[in-house]
Amino acid sequence: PTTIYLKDYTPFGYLVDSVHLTFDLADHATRVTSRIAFRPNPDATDRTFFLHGEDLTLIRAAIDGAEITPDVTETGLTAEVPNAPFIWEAIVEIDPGNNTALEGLYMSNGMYCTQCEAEGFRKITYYPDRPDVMSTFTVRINGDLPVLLSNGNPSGKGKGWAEWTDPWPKPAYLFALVAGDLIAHPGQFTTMSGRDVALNLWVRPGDEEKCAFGMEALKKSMKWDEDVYGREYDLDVFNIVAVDDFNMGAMENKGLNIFNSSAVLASPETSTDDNFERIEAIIAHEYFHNWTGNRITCRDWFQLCLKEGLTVFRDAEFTSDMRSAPVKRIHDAIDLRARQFPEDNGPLSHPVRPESFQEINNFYTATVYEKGAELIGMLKRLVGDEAYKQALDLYFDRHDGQACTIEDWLKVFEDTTGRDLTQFKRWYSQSGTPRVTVSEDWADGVYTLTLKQRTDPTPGQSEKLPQVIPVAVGLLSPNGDEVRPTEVLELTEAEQSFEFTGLAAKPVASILRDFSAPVILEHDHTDAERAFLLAHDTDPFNRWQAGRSLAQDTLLRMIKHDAAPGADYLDGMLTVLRDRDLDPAYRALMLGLPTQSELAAALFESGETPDPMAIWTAVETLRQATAQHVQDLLPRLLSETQIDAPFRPDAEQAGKRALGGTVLYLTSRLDGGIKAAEEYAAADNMTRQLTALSCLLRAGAGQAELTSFYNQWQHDRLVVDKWFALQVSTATPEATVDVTRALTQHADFNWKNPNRFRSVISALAMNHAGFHRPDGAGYELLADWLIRLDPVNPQTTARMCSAFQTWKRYDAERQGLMQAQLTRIAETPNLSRDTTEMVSRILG
Ligand code: HT7
Ligand code: ZN
Repeated sequence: PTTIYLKDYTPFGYLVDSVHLTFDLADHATRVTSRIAFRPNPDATDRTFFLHGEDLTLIRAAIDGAEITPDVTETGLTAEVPNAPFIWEAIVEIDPGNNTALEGLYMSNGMYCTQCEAEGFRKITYYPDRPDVMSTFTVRINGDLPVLLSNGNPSGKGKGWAEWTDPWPKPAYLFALVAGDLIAHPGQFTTMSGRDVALNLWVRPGDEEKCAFGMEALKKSMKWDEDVYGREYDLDVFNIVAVDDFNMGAMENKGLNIFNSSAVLASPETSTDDNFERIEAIIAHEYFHNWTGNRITCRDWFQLCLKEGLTVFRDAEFTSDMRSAPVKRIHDAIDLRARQFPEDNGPLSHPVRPESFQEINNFYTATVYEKGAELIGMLKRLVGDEAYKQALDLYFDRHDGQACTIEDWLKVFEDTTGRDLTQFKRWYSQSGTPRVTVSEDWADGVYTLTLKQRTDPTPGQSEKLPQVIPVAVGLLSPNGDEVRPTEVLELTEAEQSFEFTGLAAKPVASILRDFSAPVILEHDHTDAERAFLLAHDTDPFNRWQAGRSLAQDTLLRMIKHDAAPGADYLDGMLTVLRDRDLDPAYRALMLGLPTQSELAAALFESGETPDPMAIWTAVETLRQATAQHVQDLLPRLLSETQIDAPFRPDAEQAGKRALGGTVLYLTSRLDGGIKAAEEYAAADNMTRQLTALSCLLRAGAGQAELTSFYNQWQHDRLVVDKWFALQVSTATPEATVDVTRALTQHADFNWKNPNRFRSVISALAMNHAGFHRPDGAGYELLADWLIRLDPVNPQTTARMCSAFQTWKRYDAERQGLMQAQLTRIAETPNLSRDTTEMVSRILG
């Protein structure tokens, strides 16, 4: 496979002035006729006329009306072209009905649909399929289907055809087409300058009742982007389409967003509170791309974080504004630690702006997205809110309509603030998670905080340089009062000391408040100090963090030394649960534990070999001890978390339900599921129903409810996904593999559908102790399914290989078993480029 390097970037030899496409739709023989106006690019030196193209049957090609015979290969074509403006015309035939990879033009339940990011447009027609080639598009669709959609504004319509014109130049990855028997849920938005925009959420018949929430989320997003970033929508229509077969969450095609139905369809009966929050965030994310991604796009795919990091950051700000800012920040830290830290500290480690790739689809990662967003957050913290706003205004003014780089992005901050961001730029090029170690000194009324940073070597990067780390710090007096409000220390050296004077007594430091940088903080606190911060920290993030660290230390002691659950943790949780002044959502988060995979990482980092079964046992034991310790409170909390009002998927009700769910779980550990069965019977929304069922299954009960749940919801594919996933995620370590295997035999296990495949197979990989069963049966089962899926859907297969990325953490036996499965995958004949790259990187 070819490796592409950032350093080799050169512009394309031609500019595209306009693209006209005609689609004659047919399931197995769609004809795509293109008419493209090219002219030589004055900024380019290489004039090779190469157009990407894959899986296309070329019927005809012509330049300025004269038929030609280009040189066609498996990846594209080359042709002799004039050294002057010219018109390229081609007719190709494609087979959407057999496109199971879900990239290019494909079919889902009889509906035509596209996915072009990153390099899918080349499966539709011959084109310079790279993000720095931008053009206006006019698209005519001929097809005997009621709804025919493409990007931009409608510009013509008749029986069996429709034409769309997108006036905004765009790269081909933002092209989209949808055709099918769809129903619109309409809406309307008036922009800040008074323009009316027609909104539509298009769904399959039967899904009409699940559109209202998504439509409201879209309107809120449009308003928020105007209010907070001054960004107005720029077309007459905005269409969203829900599709059942989709590799990722959603796609921001200009004016025609396409969504995985799981990321847009919602109703109280079928969606959990987590689903509602995720849907609101994804709708916002895709909408925000209209400016950060579409109006200003990426020069090349190495700059992916330019649009993704910024857009994730913007959607996080939106969620914080719509819901609870501390809860959102805690969720984001949990997510970063669970998904990005293992990536950053394992064989798949890569910089936020990678320097090479074989298959770009493999770089839509937590590092590019979530760590990329953290970099924006740090930049904002370092320059301040006002300068951030000015820099963003300058970014939009200066770069509208362009394909940009990280250098362009950082330059607007340098020009706005006068600050030199050379060192900050290391965050984009250096992979690995920095570790910040804290030591303290108290002498003569001066408190000295010494911070040291180090980043371990990562693949291809043995030497690491110090980074700019904003460390938000506050100081508490021994009686719990805040004696120094939050201040951002800038750690730029490998080791740096910061002095605080004028203090009456040695303070307790609250460090890395609000999770001010994506680093691992190593601060040796005693349980008592953590309990103190848990009780007194004024920073909600660090207050939660104190509880989380206390839980982690407790669990590690239980695992390593067979210790009993510590009183500091148990009493701390009792206090938290009792505290009615604390937001219920926050109380529920406080009771959460580190994941078993995180505990394995912590053990590995402290030089121990993690034993998944010992980790599972410790977690179970601590849960049981917590339930017993707080048992007197549980009945009252159960009744306090009941909601009498009609269902609302907002933060307030969701928080109450989250706390209620935690309390029900603890209760069911003590009563064997009696309360959970009552709750299941009374459930009037999916959050309650699924939580109750989960509690029952975890308590070893609930088989009748499991069956009745299926019977109730078997017609609803998104709920059936939950039914599959729940069984695997609640299975005991011994049963996980058998439960998974049995579910793959179920008539509804349509493994070619990515949502269904993930609901079972990803759930297996995420059940830590079950997946890591000592005989390797979990590894073998996962590998079997990856090998089976690869020829059908390489993208989804490759993403799921990351389940093996932590293989070197475990004992020699397990390492050998995982290595054997990785090798088996690698040696599979005709393995896709996607999976080949992932497996070889993981094997190292
Ligand atoms: N920008 C979108 C990425 C995406 C994607 C990438 C590769 C293959 C399939 C895909 N579907 C969507 C989604 C986003 O970040 O908004
Ligand atoms: Zn995105």
